[in-house]
Amino acid sequence: MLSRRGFLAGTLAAGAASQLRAQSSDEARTVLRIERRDIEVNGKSASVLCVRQPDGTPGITTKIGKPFHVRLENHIEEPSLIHWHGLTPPWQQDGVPEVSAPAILPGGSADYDFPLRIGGTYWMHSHYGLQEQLLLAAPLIIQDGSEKADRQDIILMLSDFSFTPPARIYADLRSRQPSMMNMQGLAMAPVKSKPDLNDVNYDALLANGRTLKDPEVVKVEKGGRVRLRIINASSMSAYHIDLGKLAGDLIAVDGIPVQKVRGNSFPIPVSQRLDIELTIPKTAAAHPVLAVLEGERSQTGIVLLAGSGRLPRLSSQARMASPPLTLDLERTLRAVEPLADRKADRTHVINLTGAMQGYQWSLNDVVWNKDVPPLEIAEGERVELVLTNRTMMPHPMHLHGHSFQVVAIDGSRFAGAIRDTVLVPPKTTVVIAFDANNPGWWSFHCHLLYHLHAGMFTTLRYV
Ligand SMILES: [Cu+2]
Repeated sequence: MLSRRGFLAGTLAAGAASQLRAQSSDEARTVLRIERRDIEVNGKSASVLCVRQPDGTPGITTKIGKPFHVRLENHIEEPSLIHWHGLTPPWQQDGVPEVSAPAILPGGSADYDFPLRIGGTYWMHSHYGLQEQLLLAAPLIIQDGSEKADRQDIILMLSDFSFTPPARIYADLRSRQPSMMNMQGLAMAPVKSKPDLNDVNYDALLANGRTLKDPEVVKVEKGGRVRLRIINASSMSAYHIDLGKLAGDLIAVDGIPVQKVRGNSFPIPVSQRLDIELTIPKTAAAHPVLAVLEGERSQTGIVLLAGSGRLPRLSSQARMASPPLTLDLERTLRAVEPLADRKADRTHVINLTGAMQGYQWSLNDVVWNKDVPPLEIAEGERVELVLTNRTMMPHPMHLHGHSFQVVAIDGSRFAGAIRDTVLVPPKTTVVIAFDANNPGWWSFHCHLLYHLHAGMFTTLRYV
């Protein structure tokens, strides 16, 4: 039995120790600040948002096995909240206002603590209102130990930029007369109908915050190896990555390894990531890595410069318009570590829907509001979601808190890529499967910002 003195001394010691622990854990905490900043686009200045460390580093690069130990501070004049896209935290730390946690008020902060068990290329972005359109996004890289000293890691983050305030863009979309092609494809789709690709006309497409008039130039070694970590942080724009004369090996999608696919052109829908390995030729040269907007000629990109190669003049317009994105690549992707073979315990059919009037995007014809009941699932189940696009626009569908496997496209089953966002083109059915192994209240939605904002969003819940 402890004497009172011994007990007190023990309590004090424990108190001091826990205080010390708290101090040292605060020291180890990475601070991220949501801040306003000015950028220049096409010679004009614009006030946008960002999430960066006190030394100006955008986002975070960390290591697998280290805890995600972050204090997020809100230094802007409105509430905000950041979603850790592709990570699988406890649901209360997922960063979706009204679902996982309240938004952080101006001047406030929130702490995040969870283990990082999977490496890869992820990102972070605001899930509050339309802030993502103001570039409130940043890379979130988790090194998994496969990084090699002789291989250079290069991040390429894509964004779409408009001088028009996002609320105005949204109001214009809602008041626009729907075209015959738009929205409700099924009822009226003539045989030759084309998908409807780009709702918003942007003033610029950015790669690491810059246009091709003044692109980022990254020095690379002649004959060296490079790993491109490409993040499509755009609000509404999908691209074809064009490696020009270089051939690359696609080694991971949405952070998760796939069996290598060699190529020089790869599609990237909104919010997806591509990890591509390149070998730089041994001669001095400049190698542009371009991203061409789906269905258009507009492009952006960076330049890899080997030796004293001359910088080429790059046009912000490709020679030819690019085609719509397809699932041709998706069909060929195979996860390095697929899900265990298992029958679904539960299947939810989710139609991607839209109404003719007023830019109403929905799931199963339900426009999201807080009273919409969550989709039911139970812990331990293998769940399949059958996603059928009944509209004339492609929708990149994103599940929070879990990685899923693409297991069927239009009735053909296969053990496809494991990822967190899948593109569902018009008139297409994609089935995704995941194990319900992270209980909580999770979001599932279209990642096109204005579709999400209009209500193409629902939740799954098992707590
Ligand atoms: Cu959508």
